[in-house]
Amino acid sequence: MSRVGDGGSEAADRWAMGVALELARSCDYATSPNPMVGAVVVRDGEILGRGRTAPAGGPHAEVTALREAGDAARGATLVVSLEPCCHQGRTPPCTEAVVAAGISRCVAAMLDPNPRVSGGGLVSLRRAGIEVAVGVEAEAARLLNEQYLRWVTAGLPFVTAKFASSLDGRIATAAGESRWITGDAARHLGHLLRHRHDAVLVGVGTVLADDPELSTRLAGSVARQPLRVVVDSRLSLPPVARVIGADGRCVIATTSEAPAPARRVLEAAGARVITFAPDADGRVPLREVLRLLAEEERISVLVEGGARVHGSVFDQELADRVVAFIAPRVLGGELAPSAVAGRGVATLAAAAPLAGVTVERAGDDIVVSGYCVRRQGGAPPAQGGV
Ligand code: AOF
Ligand code: ZN
Repeated sequence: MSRVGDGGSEAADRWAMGVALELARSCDYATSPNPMVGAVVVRDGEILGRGRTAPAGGPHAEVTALREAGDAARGATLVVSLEPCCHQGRTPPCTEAVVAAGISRCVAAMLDPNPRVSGGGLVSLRRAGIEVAVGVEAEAARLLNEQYLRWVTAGLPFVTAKFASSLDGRIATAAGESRWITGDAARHLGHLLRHRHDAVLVGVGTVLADDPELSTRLAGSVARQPLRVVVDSRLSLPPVARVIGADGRCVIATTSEAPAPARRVLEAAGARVITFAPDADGRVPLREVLRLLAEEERISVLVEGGARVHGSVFDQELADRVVAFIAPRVLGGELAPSAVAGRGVATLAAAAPLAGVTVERAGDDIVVSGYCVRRQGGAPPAQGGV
């Protein structure tokens, strides 16, 4: 298998991959649980066909690009932001379409770590006599599909822990007032984050305090509405809570210690109640909740707090990324809750700094984001930003 630079000119490959990545980006999270992929058919610097992944069940990027190129694809180069698949999923293998179209060279940004593909796509193209290169703009491709990559390799969703705090790390006053610590621009980014995740997860305390809808509200664009997950070990959520909604897309994760009548009331109100054996602290075992969501093809979860849920997420090293919205104001107060409770780290050395940290402004607020470095394993090396 050839690397970057073999075959076509490196600059031409990078240019075409830039176009493919733009197409991939334009999927705007609509493809979940499939990765967002872009593909172009090129010859002599001319683009003959373009494609991007359709929502799950629809054609993959390569198939659309090849279709658009038609007969002109014969002898041309296919540049694609992920290795073409070689398996029958909801759709047939892309490799067959690539071979049938008469493509003579294929450039992929990265391999597809899906165990059903995992290099096999490029091997079958090569066996069919197609020249293959991999690694062009690999980092950008990886960053774009960080959610899919975590899900397909770990069997867990990509978890973003998000909170909005004051400069001194408080998420509410001592009296519990929290609306709003940050301004409009930061809250708009919060909705953008919801749009970019398959599920939003909160603790029941947050629901009892704020009665949030947990919907995505983005003016002037089609917003994705994530599944709403409430962690509630004793089922203290009232059936009138707005989070339950009328769309049947609210899940309440509870324990076998919760009273059965409360469960019936919540189910009658339209929620799906899922029971887990309590963990050693009598709480809902978050890792198992995440595993179940992953099995149901939710590739990403935005955890919005409160402090106890964030505490469990960090204590159990479940977060992949942190996005902190920080308002330049000081609340103070010993009893004012901070963003993350739980046990916390035993030593400073155990709290590794985030990797790939970005700092942005949102109105008067500051947005700090970065990737969690797990104590037993590497972090995805990437540069994000909201
Ligand atoms: C590609 N091109 O555009 C995408 C790929 O169920 P299916 O048939 O849609 O297959 C889903 C799998 O295909 C997905 O898990 C991933 O391995 C790959 N995604 N592959 O060749 C694409 N989106
Ligand atoms: Zn495919």
